[in-house]
Amino acid sequence: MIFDRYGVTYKNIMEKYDHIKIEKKWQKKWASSKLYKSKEDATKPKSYILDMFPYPSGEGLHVGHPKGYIATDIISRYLRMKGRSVLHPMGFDAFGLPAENYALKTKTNPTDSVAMNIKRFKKQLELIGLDYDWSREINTTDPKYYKWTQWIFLQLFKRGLAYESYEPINWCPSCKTGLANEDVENSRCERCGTPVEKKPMRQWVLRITDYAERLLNDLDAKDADGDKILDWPTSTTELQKNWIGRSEGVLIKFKIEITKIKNEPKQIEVFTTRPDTLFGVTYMVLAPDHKLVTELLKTVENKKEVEEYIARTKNASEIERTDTKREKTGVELKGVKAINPANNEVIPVWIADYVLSDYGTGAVMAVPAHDLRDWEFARKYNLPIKEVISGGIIDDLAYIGAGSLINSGLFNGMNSNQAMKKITESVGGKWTATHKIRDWVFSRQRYWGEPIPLIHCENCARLNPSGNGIVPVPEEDLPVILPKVKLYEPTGTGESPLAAISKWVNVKCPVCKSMAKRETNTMPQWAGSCWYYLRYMDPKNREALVTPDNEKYWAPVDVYIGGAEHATRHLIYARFWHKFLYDIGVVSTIEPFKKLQHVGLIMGEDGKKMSKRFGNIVNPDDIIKIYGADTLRIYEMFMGPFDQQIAWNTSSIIGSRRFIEKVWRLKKIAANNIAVENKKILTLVHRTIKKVSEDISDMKFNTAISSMMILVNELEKENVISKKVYETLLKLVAPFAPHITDELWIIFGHRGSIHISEWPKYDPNLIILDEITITVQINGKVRTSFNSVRDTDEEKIKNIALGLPEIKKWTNGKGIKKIITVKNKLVNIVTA
Ligand code: ANZ
Ligand code: ZN
Repeated sequence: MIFDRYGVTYKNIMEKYDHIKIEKKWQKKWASSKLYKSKEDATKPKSYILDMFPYPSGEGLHVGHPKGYIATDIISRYLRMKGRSVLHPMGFDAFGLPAENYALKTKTNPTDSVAMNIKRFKKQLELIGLDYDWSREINTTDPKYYKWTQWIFLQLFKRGLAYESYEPINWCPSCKTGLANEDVENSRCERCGTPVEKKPMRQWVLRITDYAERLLNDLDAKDADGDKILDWPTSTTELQKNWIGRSEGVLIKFKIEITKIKNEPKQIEVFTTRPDTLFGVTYMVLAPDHKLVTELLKTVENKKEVEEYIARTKNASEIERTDTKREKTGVELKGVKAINPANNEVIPVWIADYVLSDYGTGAVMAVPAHDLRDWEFARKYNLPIKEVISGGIIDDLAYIGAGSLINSGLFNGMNSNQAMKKITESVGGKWTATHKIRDWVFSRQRYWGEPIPLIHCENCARLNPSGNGIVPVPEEDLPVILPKVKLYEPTGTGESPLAAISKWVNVKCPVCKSMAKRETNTMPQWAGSCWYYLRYMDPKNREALVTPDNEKYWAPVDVYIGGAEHATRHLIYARFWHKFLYDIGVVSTIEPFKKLQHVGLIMGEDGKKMSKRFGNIVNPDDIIKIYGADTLRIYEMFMGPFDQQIAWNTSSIIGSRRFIEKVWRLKKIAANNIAVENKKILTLVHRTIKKVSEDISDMKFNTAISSMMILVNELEKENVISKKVYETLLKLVAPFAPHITDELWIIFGHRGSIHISEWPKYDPNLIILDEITITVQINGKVRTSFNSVRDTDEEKIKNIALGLPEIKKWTNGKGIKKIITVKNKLVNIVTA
């Protein structure tokens, strides 16, 4: 029984909206038809849309987690309809402390608990109707995957970028492992909140500082067309710049005199950003853990006092040591003097823990008149304060600004800038840059990580002492598989639990074939996520990390979405590995992630962070059961601007559900054969096409949805709308609510999925109907006018006005005090 006005069966038209039935049906169909399979299709432009992959926590998803996934889903569906070949993959970051701590807590082996958690995660994700190509799924704990993590480590090792060190590092006494600087927040372990200690221990370190300049400069790098390569939030690039912490200054050498020993010339080099203050140096300070201190200790007159001070300050963390509020302490090295190279003055040498051993040279020339820390220190210990920059010591505080030089011999009267160069030259100083970022402590004394693919061989060490007996596992023997064991609790001894598994530890040396031992430290949880985006391009490749063809096709990631908490750690580590892979020819782009967008958190209904602890978790499965995945998706994108934090509110979901139901009901008034389209409706449809397309590209999902809501409300007022208009609406809604739109698409007689139909184009002629004229004034006088689309963004309007030649003529050379706008009418530019 065909109802001919619609060209569809009457029964279907009258059917009620049953989200459970519809969503299940389409999820099954999409999977069985492999609708979302990504292909390296040379005839099409590509888009690579990526989520920061989750670690499969035992608690499963709450409604906050999928917010970013829904956004990438919308973008990738939109781009697919625009004719692009889309890569939108998903995987799991399952090594590391969170997974291991969960396993310890639940007394399951991490291998098993991770597998279980991944299964549950996937099930939850599938309920949301995301368009992932699951055939490309990766899991960082899969030996086929971490073979390549180990391979990259070997390449770093072979090029001297991974080295063994015995320096004191951050140690978490609760997690019983060493940590990288990035894993420490306010002196506490980022994972468990325990205060970290300094502990000397053997560790593997990656030379990320070698890449510091490139990591910094490439944040602003431009391509051949002069466009910025990275489209990242400024807040994130700023965080990275601060983390890398470039500081330009000068290295200056001071001669050292030791009373007890004659004829043994020594020098200490300092790093200073203020060489213009050299004449104001009244003492010198070494870090208590400076290399030279042990040596000087032999000759100092107050050895006991110095040793006591060193012992006392040994465990202070860097944060404590640099805390400006903490009282400064120190001890003079009696019998040791330094000579100021500028004026040959003999000055005392102190040790104090406000100087860090691993920044600059670990030694400072102290200028109490112009540096706050030195000021405080000099006041406490009655050291002389000599003013050399006029600007005035304000009451009882150092003057830290620039100024004109005094008490500086030949340089008197010069300004700071000039004096910096001249004084540096005169004492043979060397301009340099140091960075706050430290080399990356890369080993963990824990079980659940990638084994570091190295072997320690005593025989090789004897034969070739310079190599320390460290032998890389041959590439053809990778992966070094993490043995499945019963006991994996951290030992706390500085050794990983792997050290106790003698069957695994004892191996033949690949070089000399004598018995040797495997490295038992594992990699940190950040290792696997440093390069995973490359593996999605070619996930099954056994011969290479990624084939050049696939890499060239998909790279770089076009859109990358994830939490702002990754602004430094993951996003710096991954950029570092990427640049290294670029250097060895594995990748073809200098940066991995082109556009970056952070997700604003969804908070609990009580405004607190969603957590078991607060009992405010909302499970997406429950919401989907009651309202449907399409409603959940619309709601999460409609809550507010995407990057802003916002509280969940179950009662307002109903608004999103109503919108979906309206779309469903409109099918009843969609007819096949309308003679003349309603002009007003047509204009609105085309404006909506334009708005939704632009908003998806700009990640303004909430305003895209509100414009569709306006359209739907207008369509509802009509007695009849054309099938064409209705189908256009369905296409616009499709990326946001993929299930219901595919169902309606079929009801309206289509064969293939709406998700591979063509995205609608708007007709500019129809939109122009809504053009308005904006008058431009300068200081209240009308100078010109221009046409614009109604409701154009104020900023855009201002910029257009300022760019008009008639206006430039008037503003040229004058400062602009302010710009007043009246929406859709007027711009008034007030000049200074
Ligand atoms: C003399 C001086 C005079 C300094 C003056 C400052 C002001 P940033 O900008 O953070 O790089 N410094 C150098 N190495 C240090 C270390 N290992 N631990 C603690 N402080 C150190 O800071 C550079 C300045 O910090 C350097 O310039 C040095 O003090 C100090 F009026 O040298 B200055
Ligand atoms: Zn050997």
